[in-house]
Amino acid sequence: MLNERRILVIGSEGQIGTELMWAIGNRWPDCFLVGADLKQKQSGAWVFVQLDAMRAGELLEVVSEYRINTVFLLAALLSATGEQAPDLAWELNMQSLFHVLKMARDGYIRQVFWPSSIAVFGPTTPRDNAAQSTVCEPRTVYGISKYAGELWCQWYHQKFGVDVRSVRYPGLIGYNALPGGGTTDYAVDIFHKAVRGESFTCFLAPDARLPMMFMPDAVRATLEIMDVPAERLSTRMAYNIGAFSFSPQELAAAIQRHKPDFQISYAPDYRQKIAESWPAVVDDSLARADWGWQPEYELEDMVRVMLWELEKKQVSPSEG
Ligand code: VAH
Repeated sequence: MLNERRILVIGSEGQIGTELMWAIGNRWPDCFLVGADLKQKQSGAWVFVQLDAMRAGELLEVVSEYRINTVFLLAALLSATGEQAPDLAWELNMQSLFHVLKMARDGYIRQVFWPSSIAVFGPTTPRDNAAQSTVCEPRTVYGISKYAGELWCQWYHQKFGVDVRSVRYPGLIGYNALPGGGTTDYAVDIFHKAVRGESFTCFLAPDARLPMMFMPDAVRATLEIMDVPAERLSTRMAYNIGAFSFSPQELAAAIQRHKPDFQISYAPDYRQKIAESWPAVVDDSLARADWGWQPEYELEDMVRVMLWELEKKQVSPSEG
């Protein structure tokens, strides 16, 4: 356990970063926290630096200037955007990881969190229960980069003892920040439409069932794994973590239990093929056994809180 955490979150203004910054302050109130993103935006009471995660020199400058010992590397192009810009997706997702792993290898930082995703699985992975170790033949650049990244994390740990930790996020649903470029992002957009009383056209088919998670659970898993004693971690690939799975029609029905007039229609696009390549359920028994992972939110809880929080924002948007 690091006594004084001096933390750099790269991608602090993204869908996960936005929530993670506040959660870090709550979990480690004495830590020193720096947020970094490509886009200039100051959204909290922490040091902010504008940073291109692909530039090793810039990264090392920030790590040295603020004596950072812990890095959360969240910058990435997600599955849908990555298919539109495959070279950039590979460059960003991999170069940023190599820079951070090398800084850890060379002793500049002590601990790294790097997110993976259920996107590492592919159409040959058993759909109804993707095991921790199973066939991974991803069909997206994003998934390829995440699986390759996991293997590099494992290599840097075995070769140099780098303390890098990772989880495979399912689709994440939160109310504080809009997502960007994900195949699962319909599950966030749908709530914004529902609270505005508008109908929603879904870019996936009604039965496209995927593993999903409420953002508070994902953020808690991200922080909890960082405090686990190293000897309890049986892998340095990314851990499967799960909560619940649903299809667009199941999510719409759950929303309609609160908003009976809500209407959904379906217009599957290229993202449907991506969704079909992913499993519907993941087996997270290793994370539960190794470090006590346990989701706290079920589908109904998530729907209720999402609607409540977004309606509150509608009433007083200034609260952010
Ligand atoms: C995406 N939200 O859709 C991401 C996620 C499970 C997929 O990694 O690309």
